[in-house]
Amino acid sequence: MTEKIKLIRIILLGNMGVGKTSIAICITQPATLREGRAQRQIDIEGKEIEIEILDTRGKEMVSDLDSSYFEGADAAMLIFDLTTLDSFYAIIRWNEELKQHVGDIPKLLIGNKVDLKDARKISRDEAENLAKRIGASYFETSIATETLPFGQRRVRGGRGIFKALRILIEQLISE
Ligand SMILES: Nc1nc2c(ncn2[C@@H]2O[C@H](COP(=O)(O)OP(=O)(O)O)[C@@H](O)[C@H]2O)c(=O)[nH]1
Ligand SMILES: [Mg+2]
Repeated sequence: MTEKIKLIRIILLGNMGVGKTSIAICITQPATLREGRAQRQIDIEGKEIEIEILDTRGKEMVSDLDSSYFEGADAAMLIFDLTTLDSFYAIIRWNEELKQHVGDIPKLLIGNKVDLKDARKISRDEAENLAKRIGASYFETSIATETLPFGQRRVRGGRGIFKALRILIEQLISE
């Protein structure tokens, strides 16, 4: 018997270009993002969990996001690009913003684009230190996208992201 749990809402935060939309699509496809949100069910420990992912939809300046984005958030993914220092430093700001709006909720720090080894600017140690400072678990991910005609994008797969998601959800449902 699977036990039904309420909807878990996870918000994505991070600078422009770090891969938020790619991650949102990867987690929720084949559902499509509508107005920056999409839902899917996943099975964890025999429980059917309904999750909703919220993407900032291009509102990537901290000041652009209004409090409605944070409403009802159960957890957050703070995402940076391992090849862009600015996106790593910005995590402190994103975390402050998150705390201001929703207080302390379970969160992950995600270093995305781990496939771009030669362009990498942040070590695992540095990232893990930051994660500790902000009280998050740290994961490295890579999202493979494919460019279709007319500038469309399709996500072909993700490395690391489902493990991260699973651990976040386990943390939430064990509370
Ligand atoms: N090499 C690589 N490129 C990625 C990865 N994730 C996203 N991208 C690319 O980075 C760019 C920005 O991604 P996007 O999801 O639009 O970022 P957003 O602005 O945070 O929503 C796009 O060209 C993506 O295809 C990744 O893990 N590795
Ligand atoms: Mg985006």
